[in-house]
Amino acid sequence: MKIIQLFGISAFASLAFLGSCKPKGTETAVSGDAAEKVYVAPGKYDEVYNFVSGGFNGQMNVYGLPSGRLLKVVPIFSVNPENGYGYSEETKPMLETSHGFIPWDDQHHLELSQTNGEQDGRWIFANANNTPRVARVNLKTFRTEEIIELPNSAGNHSSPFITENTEYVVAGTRFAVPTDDMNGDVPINSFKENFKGVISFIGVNKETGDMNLSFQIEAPGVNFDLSHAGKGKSHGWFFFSCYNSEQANTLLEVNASQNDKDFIMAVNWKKAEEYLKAGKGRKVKTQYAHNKFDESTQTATSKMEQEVTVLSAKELKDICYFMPTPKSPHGCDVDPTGEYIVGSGKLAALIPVHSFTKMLKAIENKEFAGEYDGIPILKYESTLYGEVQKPGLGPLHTEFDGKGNAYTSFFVSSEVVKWDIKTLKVLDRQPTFYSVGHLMVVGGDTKKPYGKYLVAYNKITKDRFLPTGPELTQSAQLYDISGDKMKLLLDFPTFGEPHYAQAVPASLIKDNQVKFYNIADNKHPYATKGEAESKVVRQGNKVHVYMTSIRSHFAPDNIEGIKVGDEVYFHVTNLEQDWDVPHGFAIKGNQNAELLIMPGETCTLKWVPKKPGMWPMYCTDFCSALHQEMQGYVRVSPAGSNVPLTYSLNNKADNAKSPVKTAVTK
Ligand SMILES: [Cu+2]
Repeated sequence: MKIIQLFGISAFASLAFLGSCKPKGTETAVSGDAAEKVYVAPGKYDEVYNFVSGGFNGQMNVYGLPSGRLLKVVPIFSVNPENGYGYSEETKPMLETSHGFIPWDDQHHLELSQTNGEQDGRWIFANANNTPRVARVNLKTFRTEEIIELPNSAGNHSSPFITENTEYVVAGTRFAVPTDDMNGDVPINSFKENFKGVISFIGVNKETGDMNLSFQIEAPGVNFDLSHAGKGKSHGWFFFSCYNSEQANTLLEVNASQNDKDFIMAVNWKKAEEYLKAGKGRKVKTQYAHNKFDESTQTATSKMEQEVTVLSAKELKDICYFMPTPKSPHGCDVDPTGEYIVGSGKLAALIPVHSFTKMLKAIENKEFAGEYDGIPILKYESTLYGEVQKPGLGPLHTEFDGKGNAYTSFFVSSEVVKWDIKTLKVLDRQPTFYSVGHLMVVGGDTKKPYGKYLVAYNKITKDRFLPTGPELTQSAQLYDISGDKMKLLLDFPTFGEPHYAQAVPASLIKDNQVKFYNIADNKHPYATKGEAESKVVRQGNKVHVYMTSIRSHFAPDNIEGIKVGDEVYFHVTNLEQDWDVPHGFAIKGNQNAELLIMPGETCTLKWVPKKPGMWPMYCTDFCSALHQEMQGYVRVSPAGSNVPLTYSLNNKADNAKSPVKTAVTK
């Protein structure tokens, strides 16, 4: 209760108030050579890719460091009109769920794939917090390739953290909920009886990256917040912070802040695998969408899965253990050696560091302080390596530099604090501007951090950037951590709301890029591989336009005989075979977005004209000096009209022979 008394009646009201305090020395925080350290000369590349979660915009933002330049916004869980993601017929299935098509989510955390605990630059995984899902983005194309929904879950927050060979992506439910095979239509105050905290283990195929929901573990109804895998000596274990061990269901800011300690749950997933093989799981009937983008057809498909295997932590006594951790722990971070597990209690005035070795001994010697809903609680003293004393106020997250140092963000006291993992002594503290949430060291949650840079992702940026109405931009702050003391180098605004981020040396990614899709390998069923093959085909009220684009025209570029009541599908194949020559496609009045078609790719835009008229279409992506000439017309006649369906190619040789062609009717 100490912290509650210190801050007043409502801990969170006080956090918000303190969070808006302005630290001293904001103008003088940057030293003379900072500009030089972040300056990347024209024509030069940045040293590091920084992948930053987009929060409530549902996307992922890619920055270069140290410059802080925004390179790309990759849509994952939200439709993106910029490139037609979620609007084109090919990508709509990516956003299917058991609730139907959902055009948005809240994207919180990112995790790069690893081999032997080191970044391998192949994929990045992302979580959807609202309608629980995990996505995989291919870093050769910077495209979302797969999304899997998570049953028995709500508020997929402690996700998508991975094991050291990307065997699993793991996700814990933030909201305890009744499982899908129970009747969820129960009184909310039956929480203790009916609500469960479920964690998911998503298997990842080593070669393809394909995901599948391998199993889930049903744990007591607490709120899982964050997690990290064990590594090295603790490989085979996973650690989850949880709050609300009070199992409150109302006014959590007070009622879930009563206990002096909540827990970090240690999960022996190798043991869970054994139980799974031995058939100890219960098959739960449920529904969850599994969506995959196939690069050869450039088309996504959505499949509804029907079942998941759930292991009960209560029945299988030795897969889960609770380590008491003060107080409402948020971050749950494992150091590069795998020995130290750091819990950051939002309301704690210290940082507890658990020892993996001590934890194993405590389990062996049964040093239990009791049980929590059937799960053994280990004694705090038995697992504790030590506590960092007086580190700051409101610790949230910790990352590591691989040189024996840890860096923790403090929301309330608005600072990053560097401390020594072995001695637990505070070595340095630097203010952030202002309220830091997540922080990230390059490779900082792997076995081999790259170090050098730390970025703090901050809320509340009054006085930092030009104001933009009632809402100000959020900010990232770059620190040089190569010396004994951290040095602030740069502020840069972020897009959406940044939560967790990842960064990786550019060399692991930049040379593996797909530059264009080979047109000969295009297996899209509506691909048009040459201008002479372009055509228009009517099947009842459906009209398929097999269209090509190449600098600087479409073929066909004029179509007549479309009628009100028709559904028109423009299947546009970009015939270019060169890097960075996308073409766009848009048509007036379409209740949709544009297409942005990569070289060698086919994309489809659905258009249902509502009234007769002349409807221009054009290329939206400036592609050549004659880009403005890249246009055409579609004539729409009333329903029942007898205007024949014809089209013209904009190809000189072909036009000379027969300028207007008659469509095929099937
Ligand atoms: Cu163009």
